[in-house]
Amino acid sequence: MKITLYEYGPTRSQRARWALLEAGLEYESVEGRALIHSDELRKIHPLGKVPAAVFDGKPLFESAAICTYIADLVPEKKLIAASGTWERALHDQWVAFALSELEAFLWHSARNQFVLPEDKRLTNVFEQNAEAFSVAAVAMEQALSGQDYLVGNRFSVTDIVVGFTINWARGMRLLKPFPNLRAYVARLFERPHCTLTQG
Ligand SMILES: N[C@@H](CCC(=O)N[C@@H](CS)C(=O)NCC(=O)O)C(=O)O
Repeated sequence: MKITLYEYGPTRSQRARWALLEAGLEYESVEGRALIHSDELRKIHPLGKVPAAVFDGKPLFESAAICTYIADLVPEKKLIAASGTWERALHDQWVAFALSELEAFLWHSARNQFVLPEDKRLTNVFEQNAEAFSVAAVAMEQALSGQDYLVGNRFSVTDIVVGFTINWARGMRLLKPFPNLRAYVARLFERPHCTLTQG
């Protein structure tokens, strides 16, 4: 299969790159900041965002969808449970939870810190976003009590998607009350293919 990944450094692209490395799949990389909102990228992602990927000529966007598809391409690597199994349901649960209950608040803060033009930024959202993140992070902290990984207590693509979110929160200094989440990210950094960035 011919795979092209449209990516840019320290963004959610890290998820797709990591999934491809774990899967051992070869891919062509189109990389750079200038890609974002470009006409070239808008042909693959309607909003011109990264990551986006093309699989044998078929475009796919949303990092979680890209990662899940990559994991499904290599069942022998056991990066994801089969569709219809309970473990697959747990993958869907934690991915949806991370993106909607955790990452949405990190992203909203980032938009108002450096993504939006200065005249469009709100200044009073940070505390509320940090609080909303923390409320949901309690659930993930509990889920990681007594287990190293989120699904079946073994590394899977779920940890690639969710780990990016938790590492983002670590960078925003939001993990102080969450020792299990801190240990989880540290564990993910130990994986040879990990693409997450320190800082
Ligand atoms: N939900 C999307 C988010 C994609 C996204 O917002 N990517 C950022 C980089 S991390 C981007 O391209 N931002 C440009 C913009 O917001 O216009 C995903 O997970 O793929």
